[in-house]
Amino acid sequence: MRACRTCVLVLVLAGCGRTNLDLPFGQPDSAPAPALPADAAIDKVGHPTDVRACRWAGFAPQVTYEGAGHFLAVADFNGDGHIDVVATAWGGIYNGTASVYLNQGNGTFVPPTTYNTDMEAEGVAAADFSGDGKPDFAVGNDVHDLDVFLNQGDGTFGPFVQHRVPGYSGVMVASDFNRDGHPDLAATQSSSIAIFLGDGQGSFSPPTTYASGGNVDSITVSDLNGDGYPDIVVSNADFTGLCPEALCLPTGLGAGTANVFINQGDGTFAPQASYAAGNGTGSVAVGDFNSDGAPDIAAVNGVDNTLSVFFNQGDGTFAPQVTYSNTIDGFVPVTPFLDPGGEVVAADFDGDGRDDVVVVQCSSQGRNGMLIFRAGNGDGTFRVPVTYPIVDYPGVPVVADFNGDGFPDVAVTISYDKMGVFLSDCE
Ligand SMILES: [Ca+2]
Ligand SMILES: [Ca+2]
Ligand SMILES: [Ca+2]
Ligand SMILES: [Ca+2]
Repeated sequence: MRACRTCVLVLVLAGCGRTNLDLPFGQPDSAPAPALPADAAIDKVGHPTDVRACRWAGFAPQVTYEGAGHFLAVADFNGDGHIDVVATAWGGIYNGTASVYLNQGNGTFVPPTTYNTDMEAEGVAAADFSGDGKPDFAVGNDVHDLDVFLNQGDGTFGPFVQHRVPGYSGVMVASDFNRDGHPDLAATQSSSIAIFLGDGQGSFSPPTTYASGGNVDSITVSDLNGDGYPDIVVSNADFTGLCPEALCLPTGLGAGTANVFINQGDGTFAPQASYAAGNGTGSVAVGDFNSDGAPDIAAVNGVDNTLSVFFNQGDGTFAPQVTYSNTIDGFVPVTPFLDPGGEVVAADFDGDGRDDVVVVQCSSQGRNGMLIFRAGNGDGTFRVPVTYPIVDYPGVPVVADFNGDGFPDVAVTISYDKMGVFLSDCE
């Protein structure tokens, strides 16, 4: 069985640089897509869709850059109008560092400048924490530190300022949860989330924690109930697997959930609402998949190899999951040690005004993974997957328009020591 699967995988990966297993892009696999939403002239990244110079033609093959690569965040660090990346490394030769990859303006990056943190670096989030108009970044780790790197004004950073905090910071995101004008931080801990309120001068309050149970593995922010205050979604899966060197045993991941924390209007959060997903839920993302104006949740389940979609009932509560298979012929996913359960991000990648998803999965054969694009039909359904090979173990993806063509691109960390960039391709 293993040999056979390996052969099939090699054929798929070696057959072409871009593996479209189903239909030419833009063709739905069943019924025609519904009419464009009324606001389709402006896409999810704020670009007018009718002035783009080209038509989306998928993602270009991976371009790889060496540097720290486990968790990552984006911001325009040097103020040139192009989105840059900061990535941390928790293992490998870049262990305990953060690399800043500056965008050359066309979505290619110069070799990164790498900064030492105080220990294995885990979560990272970027925002203007000091209030000088220049984005900074904060790095968490598992030895109770929060390292804040302040921008020196040109996209370079001095030594970090260390804050002692209880618990560790697995994955982090920045948002102004209490709407005081100062960006705050949310971090996953093993079975809770922690909120650090920013003071606008580069420092943070002691954290307030909220129980989430199990093993929290990803975090995202969106105003789910429309009250103007950012809410939080995390993925959670029982995780008892072993991680011998390379790959976690998929059987180590159990029943998963998407957990929602609603902001109470002051930067504090109500106890979580938990929604059952599949097995081995590794990541959550938010997008309006049924075009009703209310953000919905997508979750990727690494053991089931499925995508769970939860539709917002308009008030920040969600209907039970609708499940889509992510099965790709010839590709056997497994939960990589970098990212148990896989990863999902959402955006209107193809610029048709409807939110889509990208799932990143690791293969059990060889040091490769798969980027799985699923175009949204705008009615809560998705078209058949279109896949792109990822060279080496994929970690965590992030979405930004790196090449400035109006179409969101994807950067994904690779094997702790690289970043792979998949730029939108136009024709
Ligand atoms: Ca704040
Ligand atoms: Ca919706
Ligand atoms: Ca779309
Ligand atoms: Ca782009």
